[in-house]
Amino acid sequence: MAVLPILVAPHPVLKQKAKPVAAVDARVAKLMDDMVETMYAAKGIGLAAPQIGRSERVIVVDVHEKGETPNPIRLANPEIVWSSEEKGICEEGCLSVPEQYAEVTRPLSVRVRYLDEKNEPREIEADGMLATCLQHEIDHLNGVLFVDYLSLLKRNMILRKVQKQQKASA
Ligand code: GNR
Ligand code: NI
Repeated sequence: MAVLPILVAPHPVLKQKAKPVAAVDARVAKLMDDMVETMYAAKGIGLAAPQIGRSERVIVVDVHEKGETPNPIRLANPEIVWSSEEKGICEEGCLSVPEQYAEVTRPLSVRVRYLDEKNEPREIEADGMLATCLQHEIDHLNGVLFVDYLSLLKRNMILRKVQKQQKASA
């Protein structure tokens, strides 16, 4: 397994629509493993393949609490097949928009269809943080960042801060 560098906005790969995988073979399973390791190293609760420069429809999530057993979920070609009418507000952050946080409104519960690490079709129904995280990661596969839900003013403020921080640390 390998810890890979995470791309920061406004990298063009983050704006692209990622391509479906034909199947979860050994290559995709390895990508999933590397993404899990990279997510843990970055202390994130999710990661999408475009964030490591791979424009493929693969995400990993793990919303386990401190002190609980890790519970990584690997998903290829994830699709939201149902989302609740009921919405909720969550403070979101993103490893590709480092150290910036903002409230985003999304459906509280979702049902997601995907291929697991063994290429088996599965569905998961999620609420709470897992539902938010799955929607955030699937957005990445469509070139969407959480800042895209904010006003132009707030979005630009955040993206400018990120660029300034990147230049200072480059
Ligand atoms: O680590 C992460 N935390 C987080 C918090 C609230 C809503 C979504 C997230 S996902 C984020 C990791 C990340 O950037 N995944 O793409
Ligand atoms: Ni993100």
